[in-house]
Amino acid sequence: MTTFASISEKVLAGGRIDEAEALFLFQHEDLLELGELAQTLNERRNGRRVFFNVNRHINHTNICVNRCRFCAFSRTADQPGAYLMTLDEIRGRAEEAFSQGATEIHVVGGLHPDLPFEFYLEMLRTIRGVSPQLHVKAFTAVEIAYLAELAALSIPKTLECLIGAGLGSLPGGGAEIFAPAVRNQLCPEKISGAAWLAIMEQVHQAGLKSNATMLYGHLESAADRVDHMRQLRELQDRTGGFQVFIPLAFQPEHSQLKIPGGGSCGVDDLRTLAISRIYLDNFANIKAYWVMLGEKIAQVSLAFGVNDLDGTVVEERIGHEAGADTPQAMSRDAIVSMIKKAGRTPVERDTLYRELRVY
Ligand code: V47
Ligand code: SF4
Repeated sequence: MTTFASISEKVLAGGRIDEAEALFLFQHEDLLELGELAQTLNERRNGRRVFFNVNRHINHTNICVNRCRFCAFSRTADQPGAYLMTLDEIRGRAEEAFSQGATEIHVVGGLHPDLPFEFYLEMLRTIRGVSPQLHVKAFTAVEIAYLAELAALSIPKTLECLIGAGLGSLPGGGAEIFAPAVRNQLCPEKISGAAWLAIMEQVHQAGLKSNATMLYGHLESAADRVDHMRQLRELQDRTGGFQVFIPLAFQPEHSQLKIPGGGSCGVDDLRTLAISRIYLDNFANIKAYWVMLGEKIAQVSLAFGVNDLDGTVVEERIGHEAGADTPQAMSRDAIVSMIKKAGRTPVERDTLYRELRVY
């Protein structure tokens, strides 16, 4: 019979839990027991060190051909608030970020109906032109699929062009939840979960690292979350190309998707992060994205298996359009202080998880 003790014994001996056991953990009421197990596993791997980076998000456009029901960010071109940044504006943001010590520019945007493939190549060249030291983490697997179609090229060829223009790695967005029944309700126009995974496999084969996310706290069940993590764990077994897992807490405001009770809660956030650490034994890093979680839950999650707090971010639109009440940016000092007050050691990293400075 599965008990918390049997699961605990198994993972502490280096074993791997299966889906039924992960589901059992989602139903396990004792949050602190879960947190302690996740923390022990994290500390075996990462000690008391917590990563963060100095980065800036650039959401170059919110004009998108898709209408994902959870997304409060996207607009049609003629809707109020629709925007497209010019390359000069993008350069300006990258220059500002670089002068403030950023090592990474994170670029994600809507699927714009009219931009040519060349715009995306030029955007990468523009950012890299600010400094070759800036790593460009850009385009979700969903955008890569769209760009390949736009360029009429295969995925590997599209990636080759983007890498040639300066693409350094991929963020983990667009994964949402893989289970088709829920995905079809959330984002019927978006590529399938299977397609997202197939693109990531090709990204890893092309030699790039990527991140992986899961959008939770909407229509999905605990079994859907486990199914999502299972597929990520299987791909990671094959490629080893994922750097980090980032559960994204659904922000319900201004979204078409109406959830009774509205989104996740603190207990669910901590439980989900802890189970990610326990189940995803082949992911070195579990990230608490403070923008969606709030700074306080993100800080507490450092005792629930989390070892990465994302970055300074600076100008985030996707979560904030959907009602996230966190600030637009956190300074390096604020992140360092938050980690120290949690009794951990802040480590500034670069995008590829190389250590830059210990505080
Ligand atoms: O794919 C959209 C999500 C993602 C909402 O890789 C929402 O380091 C919550 O992927 N509530 C984009 N989430 C952001 C993303 C990301 C963020 C930070 C770091 C990294 C990384 C990746 O945002 C989308 C979608 O899953 N999203 N709307 C919403 N209302
Ligand atoms: Fe477009 Fe992405 Fe928003 Fe979906 S989540 S509508 S693909 S910007």
